[in-house]
Amino acid sequence: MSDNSAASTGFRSGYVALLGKPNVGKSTLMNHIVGQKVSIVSNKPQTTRRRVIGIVTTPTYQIAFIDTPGIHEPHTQLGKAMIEQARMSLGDADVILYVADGSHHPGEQDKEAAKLLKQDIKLPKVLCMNKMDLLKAEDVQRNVDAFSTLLGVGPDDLMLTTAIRGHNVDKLIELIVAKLPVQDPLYSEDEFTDQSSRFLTAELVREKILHAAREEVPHSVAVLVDDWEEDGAMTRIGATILVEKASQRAIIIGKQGQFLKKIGTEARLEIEEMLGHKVFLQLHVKVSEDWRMSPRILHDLEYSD
Ligand SMILES: Nc1nc2c(ncn2[C@@H]2O[C@H](COP(=O)(O)OP(=O)(O)O)[C@@H](O)[C@H]2O)c(=O)[nH]1
Ligand SMILES: [Mg+2]
Repeated sequence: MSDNSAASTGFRSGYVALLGKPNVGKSTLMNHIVGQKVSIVSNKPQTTRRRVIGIVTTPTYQIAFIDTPGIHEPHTQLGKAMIEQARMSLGDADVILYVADGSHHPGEQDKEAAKLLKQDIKLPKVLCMNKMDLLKAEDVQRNVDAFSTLLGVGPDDLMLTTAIRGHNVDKLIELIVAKLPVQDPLYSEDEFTDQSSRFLTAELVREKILHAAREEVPHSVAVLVDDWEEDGAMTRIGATILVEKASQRAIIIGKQGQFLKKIGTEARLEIEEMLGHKVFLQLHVKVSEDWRMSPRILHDLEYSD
């Protein structure tokens, strides 16, 4: 009789918490490894608002990444919920993957995050110094030294990567897998996320807004899917885009509805790809002055429990 248990095959699996300040490439890295867009990406702050699990399974290992909102000062109820999500992910993790913008010297936020990590020093840590494509050759040693000292990570536990191109990501995975416990997989092999299609749909709409909108809009936007109907070979989806001011509503709708139309088309194409069939997407824009302060709306948006 053959024994397929992890104990005999050496199969490794576990949770890896992605930590680091916003905008360093945590979600980009996870999507690349998982091979699906489970977490949206943009250069705007607060792109990732709640924890998202992204799972990759191979014949020898399974990694369940816990992508977190970056660690930052909370100013709103939403901000508080975001920090809470990052902290909670530490409790579940087997390994911490700290992602830094390796092209810069550590900043204040990296120092704060390092303090947080020192409290959880028992977990094995891997340091990913991302955005290597922007790193000048003469800064490599200086930045590597600064981050490894700050986080207490030795030279064998760090990797320089370019997540947007997948450079060195395979080597990074090797470092991570070596630190995972030998145990059976936690998820079935066809699972790649814990997020519902509804939530991923809302997120894809929000991503298109983040990409297209000017700086003053992103923090103020949330997307709520309020209608979802399977209709033969197509899904009819209705979603509401919440903004905080009438002026933002005007921006999102655009001249003769052109902006909203563009967002709708871009999002629909990706939602169709995700669901594997045709989608009819209807978007509405609504002003809700302080949705970021409202526990009820945050709950409806699935940003908090
Ligand atoms: N130049 C460069 N940009 C990157 C790299 N990885 C991610 N980015 C960009 O950095 C921005 C933030 O990425 P994101 O994954 O949302 O960061 P997160 O906030 O840490 O999750 C996006 O515009 C990405 O395209 C990289 O390796 N090099
Ligand atoms: Mg992110």
